[in-house]
Amino acid sequence: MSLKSLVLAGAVALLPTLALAQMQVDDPYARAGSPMAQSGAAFMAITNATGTDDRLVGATSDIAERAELHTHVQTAEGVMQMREVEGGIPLPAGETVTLERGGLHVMFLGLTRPMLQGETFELTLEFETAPPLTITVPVDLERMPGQPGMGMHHGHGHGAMHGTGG
Ligand SMILES: [Cu+2]
Repeated sequence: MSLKSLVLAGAVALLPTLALAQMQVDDPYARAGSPMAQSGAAFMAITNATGTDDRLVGATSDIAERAELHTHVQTAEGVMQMREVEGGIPLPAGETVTLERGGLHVMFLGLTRPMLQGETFELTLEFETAPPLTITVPVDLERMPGQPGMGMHHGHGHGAMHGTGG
């Protein structure tokens, strides 16, 4: 391969990291209850930078026979239960929707292999309007709920901007 084509290949590889008008997924991770678990879940922050309201309507991965979009709801008895999200997860234009422990998540049913610490798998997110997006999800069994992952400390300051708007 010539130097020129190497440089070109590098430039192409960098393109997806530019903040183009597209869906952007930050800090994905997945976990299962144990190496023997038959199900697991993935969490992430999805930013809809497409300029168009959209919905996350499905997900597929070879880690499991089936992937569903779940949320937690509180029953009349005060018990938190997981439930499939009817009609998908709304992704308003310009906003970030966080899938997190105790809330929205991608549920994996019928794991085809154990979720082991440090391993990764591919997950394809399907949107109502935007093209499908395949991301690499690391398994992180040690993450505590609400704890940000490595690489989330760049200080974008999104959090500080909430709560004062009219
Ligand atoms: Cu679930």
